[in-house]
Amino acid sequence: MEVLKAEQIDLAEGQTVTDTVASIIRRVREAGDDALRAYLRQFDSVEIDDLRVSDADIQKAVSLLPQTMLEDIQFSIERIRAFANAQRRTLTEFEQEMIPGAYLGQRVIPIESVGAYVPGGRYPLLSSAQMAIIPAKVAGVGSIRVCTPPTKSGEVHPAVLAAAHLSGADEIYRVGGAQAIAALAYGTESIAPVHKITGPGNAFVTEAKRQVHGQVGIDLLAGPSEVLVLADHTANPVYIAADLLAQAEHDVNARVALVTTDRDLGHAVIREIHSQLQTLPTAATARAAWERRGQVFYAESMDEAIALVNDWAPEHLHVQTADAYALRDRFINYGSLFLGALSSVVYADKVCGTNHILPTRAAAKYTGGVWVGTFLKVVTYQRIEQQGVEALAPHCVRQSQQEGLIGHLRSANIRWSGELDVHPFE
Ligand code: HSO
Ligand code: ZN
Repeated sequence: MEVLKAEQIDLAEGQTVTDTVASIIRRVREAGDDALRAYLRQFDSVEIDDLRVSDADIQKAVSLLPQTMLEDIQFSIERIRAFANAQRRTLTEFEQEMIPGAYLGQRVIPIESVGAYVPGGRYPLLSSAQMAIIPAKVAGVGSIRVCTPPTKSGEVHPAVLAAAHLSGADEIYRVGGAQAIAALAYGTESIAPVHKITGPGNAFVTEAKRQVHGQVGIDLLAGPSEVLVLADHTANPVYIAADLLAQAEHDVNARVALVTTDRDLGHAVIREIHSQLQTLPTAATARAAWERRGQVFYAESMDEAIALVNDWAPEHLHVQTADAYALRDRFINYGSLFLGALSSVVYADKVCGTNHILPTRAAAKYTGGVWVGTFLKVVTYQRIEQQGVEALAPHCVRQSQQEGLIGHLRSANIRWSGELDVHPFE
């Protein structure tokens, strides 16, 4: 495959992030709220007594929001909820008599408590709160605890507060970073521990989620944004350049790429990116991401292009070809798929209703993104009657005997023959 623009550097994984996070988690486990307050002083330069945001502060934030912003928040909440509800209906319970007298079933049970991390950062994204909280709410999670870093004034950004509250957060805490993940996993005096943690964050937050996994469940390890556009000669370079820069403006480590079957289109997109960067207010970040990590590939055929896509396994895959929908089922590794030139990734980032917390760094090879099922446990049960015992026990007894698990043999046999042991056993 010909490369029209190559990735410039390979980022080394920072060993220090792992060690720093381990010591933060240790300290939160030892000192609880005192550790959280000390980190707020150290990292956020704020002095905070009450970690939980009060109901009065939440109400105030909601009432201060401009009406249009409130309407936008409400619009996307409804869209995200509608899609989560549609997905919820695909998860069904059942019970079936699999062999005479043996009934096996499946139940779908919400996780009792979930922690949602909402990043602060350079531009607080309202949608991150909605994407983590709404599917949990639709799943029926009893308690949703949100952690988010405060701004320099010690308050949570009012729009984030309003979005989290209106999405269904039960408790909101002004704590960010790895220390917030530690608090949600192990609990402190103020923050009760949860069973699963969801939401994107920076490298420290993500590493903290990796380290507490096991103590609690996690959704996935979200890295910097990625988009891969697949385009043919029918595509519009202005659209594609805008699409690549949209994700590039998130982070200097964002990964954006184009694979095309039209070499001229590839060059046109590269030129158009430079032109759009001239007027993009976030060009400092977007340009750095494009220069470091941007890639353009020319593929000889659609087959070759599709193979690259599936190997890349991007967070967002945007197909801008004449027959995008017809190609749908040939893509097997992606977080979310955007079919056709009009289906901009940013609609899903914010408003159309699909979730934007998606697998990055090729994790799409083994998982999809956050959805209502992230907050549900699919569990099984069995109900066996005497007729089922007759069918199952002989096999179970023999297998246990062969494995030398005589305790198992007895538990199976007593219900079948009325005796613990088998004599003589053949
Ligand atoms: N593209 C991001 C999500 C987002 N973008 C939210 C804007 N707002 C996920 O990679
Ligand atoms: Zn985005």
